[in-house]
Amino acid sequence: MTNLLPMFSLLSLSRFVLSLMLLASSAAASAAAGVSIENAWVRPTVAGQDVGAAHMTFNSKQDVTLIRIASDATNSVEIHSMSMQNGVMKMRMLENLAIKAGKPYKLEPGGFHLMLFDLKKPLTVGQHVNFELTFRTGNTEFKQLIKAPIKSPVDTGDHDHSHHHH
Ligand SMILES: [Cu+2]
Repeated sequence: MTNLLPMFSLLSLSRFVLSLMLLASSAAASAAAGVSIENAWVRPTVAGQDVGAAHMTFNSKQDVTLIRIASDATNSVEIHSMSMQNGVMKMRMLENLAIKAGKPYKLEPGGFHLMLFDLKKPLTVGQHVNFELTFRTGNTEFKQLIKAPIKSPVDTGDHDHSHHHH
């Protein structure tokens, strides 16, 4: 029985090494598991308007959840969905956005968008808005930075002018 103790500590040591290796491999996996963010653009504001909307398309090789958004244009960004209800366009705030692996997720006019409240300054065509998006996959969180140009909806072929504000 006296031999059991060193045996046990040897086991727990190898377990410790194993968990270190797992840790290292999961860190490598998350670094490679970035979400591709395309077609990001922000709608310009008109005089007196202090809310804005940003659109973009997410594409991920694995299931991820968008859990947090920060921006240099405002301290208040929400994920919104839009849908027609009894002929009225309704917007709903989502706590997070689940993105399925291999399925492009479009935040486009008439659908999902990032809503910017209490803008620090007007959004002018030709300028940019920076976003820091935080995604979660399993227990890992990672951040991605994007720079979205401010352009008028006409430039993007968007003919939907029915973006209703709260
Ligand atoms: Cu909205």
